[in-house]
Amino acid sequence: MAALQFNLQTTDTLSKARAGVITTDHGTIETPIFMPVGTVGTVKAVTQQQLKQEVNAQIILGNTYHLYLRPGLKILEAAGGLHQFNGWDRPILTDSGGYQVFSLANNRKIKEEGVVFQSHIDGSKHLFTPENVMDTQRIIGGDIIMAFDECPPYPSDFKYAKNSMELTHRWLDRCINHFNNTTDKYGYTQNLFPIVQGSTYKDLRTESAYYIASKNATGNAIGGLSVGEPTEVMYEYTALCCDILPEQKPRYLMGVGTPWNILENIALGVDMFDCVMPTRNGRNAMLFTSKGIINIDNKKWENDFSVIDDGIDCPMSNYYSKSYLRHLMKAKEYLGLTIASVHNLAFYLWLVKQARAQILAGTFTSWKNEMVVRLQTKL
Ligand code: PRF
Repeated sequence: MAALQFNLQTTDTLSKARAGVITTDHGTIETPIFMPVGTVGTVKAVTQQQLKQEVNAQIILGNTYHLYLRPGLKILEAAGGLHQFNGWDRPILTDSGGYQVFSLANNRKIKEEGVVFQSHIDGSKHLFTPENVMDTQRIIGGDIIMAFDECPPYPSDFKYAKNSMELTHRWLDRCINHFNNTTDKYGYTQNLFPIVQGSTYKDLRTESAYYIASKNATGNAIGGLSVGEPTEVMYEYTALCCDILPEQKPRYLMGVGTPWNILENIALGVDMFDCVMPTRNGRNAMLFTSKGIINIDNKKWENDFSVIDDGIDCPMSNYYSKSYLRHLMKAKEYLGLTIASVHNLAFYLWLVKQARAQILAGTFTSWKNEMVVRLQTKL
């Protein structure tokens, strides 16, 4: 089986947007792409069949932190990895736990060796190191696995950000070493993506991006953004990183974002995105549509029997009415969570597919500028 490949098809002339194809042993991914988040091995409220037939998902995410705690490595290994366990036969990317340990665990303590933390489930104590996080991701079985990093909070002072970045770089070297000394667990090739850090300091980000680029990985990620900084600052640092990271490798911006954030970051040269927003906001009655934003709890939808969104290519969004979905959400019916999540994910996948078509057609920038305004309209 073969390492991940990236075939860069087109770069836009008016922006840095790119269209490409990623090839993995579990199939191809057309970029730019959005990856639904399946934290514990499920994209919340959505079946794998719906992910294929309604959403058109090409790759989904899993989280090392959650899967390691539950169901745990014994079960995942006995199942033959996450693909076998959850029945998703397309590519999977796992995040390393670096970020989740900082945002979820109790009493975490960062040391040179790694991070000691207490489980948010039962308070039990654990240690994540760059080495055991590589082993854990080998066992989970992601096609793409992420380096173990520290994502510093925003804002961080320069000294903290510099020490943190240097620790992330030392951890990266340990990750790469251990990754290279271990083998693919299930026959297909697993790929390690390193992560740029450096907070919101130009010299640190620059240094980190060059360091990450020098590792010659099959793809590269940008971390530490969308953590509370102003949007313009996020764009500034995404642009800085994209201009340094190799052109011929996919670039993954971690944990971003709103539909308009995604379009602006595509324009800066990002190829891959993930975010809990479509599913989490969907469960909270917020719908992203091709015409703008809907709060489906709002009384104005009570007698609106038009379909949720006729502007996208999702059977579920073209079938159920706004009035019906509002009723389900008001009544706290499970089906409401499913329809809202499927719709929002299908919208995100539709959006990146349109972006790709516009890049290939040479019309991306004017389309993007129009969409960024339209998609933020409150309906
Ligand atoms: N590092 C890792 N995962 C992440 C992030 C990061 O910095 C972010 C930041 N937006 C989201 N997910 N490992």
